[in-house]
Amino acid sequence: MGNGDNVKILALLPAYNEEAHLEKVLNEVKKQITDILVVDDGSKDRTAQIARDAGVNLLSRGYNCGKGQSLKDGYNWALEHGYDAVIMLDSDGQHDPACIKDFKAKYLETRARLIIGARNYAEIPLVRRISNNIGKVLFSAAVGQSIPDNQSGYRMLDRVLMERMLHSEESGYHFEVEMIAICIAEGWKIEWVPIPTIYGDEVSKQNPFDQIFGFPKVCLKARRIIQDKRKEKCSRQM
Ligand SMILES: Nc1nc2c(ncn2[C@@H]2O[C@H](COP(=O)(O)OP(=O)(O)OP(=O)(O)O)[C@@H](O)[C@H]2O)c(=O)[nH]1
Ligand SMILES: [Mg+2]
Repeated sequence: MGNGDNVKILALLPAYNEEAHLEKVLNEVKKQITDILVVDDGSKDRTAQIARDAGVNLLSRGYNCGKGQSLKDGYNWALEHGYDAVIMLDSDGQHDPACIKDFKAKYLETRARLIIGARNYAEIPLVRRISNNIGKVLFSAAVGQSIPDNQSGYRMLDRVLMERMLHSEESGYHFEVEMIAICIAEGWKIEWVPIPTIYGDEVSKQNPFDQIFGFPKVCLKARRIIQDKRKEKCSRQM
């Protein structure tokens, strides 16, 4: 991977029923980066058509498999097409494409396997802030270190982490939480860049029931991933 200019980076946008925001988001992303892939996942609206009209790369299937599965499909595509890294961002307008340059700069400086965009939780609307703060405390306790934003989908991953994440069995939102645990288990340092907190007219696709009751399960799984890896390393040293 030579110097910074030779690094091949793909912008990866999972999209599910995002006709209201996708065109504007893609116009902004295009100002930052030339290589773009949208993964449409059985959207019932014009999402796929908007991506096609924008002239970006598109993976599209007729049924919904979840955000995590779409990200894996995107990593597969990126690996096959020889990208060194992907920057993944949401297509609902909550991630300002202008931050892409901050991810690139952080990557060139640190070569971190995982860089996460961290929001300032104080700026998140009250109801969400409460649940996100509880999640932050639970998850940080589970993985044994402070993780400022485990929910952020604005991230940059290198090839090694993309390959590793293809083995994840998570196909929904928990995929991104598990990614953090995997990096900690592998001893890969996570880097952070500050990103603005944006809430507009977008409609969340997350299932609130799954968010509340599924999260403790994800935390336990994260803890297990880290402990299992530790045991494996110890037994190798015997
Ligand atoms: N491909 C694909 N994308 C999805 C799916 N569910 C959500 N997304 C996309 O993933 C991004 C984040 O989804 P949101 O529902 O906004 O989740 P969030 O931003 O974490 O949650 P909020 O803060 O409530 O908006 C958006 O770009 C969605 O279009 C899915 O099943 N498949
Ligand atoms: Mg959103």
